[in-house]
Amino acid sequence: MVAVRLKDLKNKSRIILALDDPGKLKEKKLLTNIANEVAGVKIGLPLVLSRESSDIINTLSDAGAYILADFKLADIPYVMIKTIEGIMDYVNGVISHAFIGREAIAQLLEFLRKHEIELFLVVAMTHKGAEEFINSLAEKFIHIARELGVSGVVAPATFPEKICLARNLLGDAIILSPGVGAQGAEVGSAIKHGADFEIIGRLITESENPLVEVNRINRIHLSILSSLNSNYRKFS
Ligand code: BMP
Repeated sequence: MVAVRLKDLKNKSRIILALDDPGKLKEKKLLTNIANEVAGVKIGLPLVLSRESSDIINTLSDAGAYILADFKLADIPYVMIKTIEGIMDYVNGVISHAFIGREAIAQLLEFLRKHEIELFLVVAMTHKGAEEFINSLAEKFIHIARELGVSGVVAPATFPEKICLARNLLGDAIILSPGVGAQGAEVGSAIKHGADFEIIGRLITESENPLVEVNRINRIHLSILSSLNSNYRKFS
């Protein structure tokens, strides 16, 4: 498989489609059309354990989609690597938790680099309970991400201050941000706070016309990006 980096897909779209329950997107042509309009597709356990999983993954691979495997890995390196070995023929990127610590992440990263697969670390989460434990350690996780030079991090649109923190500490590493749409944050809000991509699931998969919805979101992102660029030019 040719190595693809998510950062090289920023001109295509700023949407990472979360395909937890594909709904209408089980239809091959629709899924192919949508794969052509988003930067990447995130798949996780709900999809991989479903009956349609292999058809959907084949469609995505045939469409040349960037496939991000989100099993939120959080285990000993041996088990994380075994898990990836089962899917590495078709994935371009992998998400793991950061709380497993530097040493385990470094071992996972070494394996992924050999296979030209990108690694993204969860540094904070979107749901309310995230404030109880994980989000209070976000800064430490971001430092680990920077130190190890992973491709990027996952930071929540529902707690945008975590996106700002990650952007300030990470320079130009990629920030992926879930929480837009079904979880309450507005489309484009994460990008305004410094994220590169918005991870969006149900807003698209449960919409009346998912392709129209993807195009609508792409247009919102474009208009935000062009106003951010013109503001930037004003001050530079
Ligand atoms: P939705 O847009 O339907 O809420 O989906 C959000 C997606 O982002 C889900 O696939 C979920 O696993 C992921 N996600 C999240 O919602 N919060 C996080 O903190 C981290 C995630 O990866």
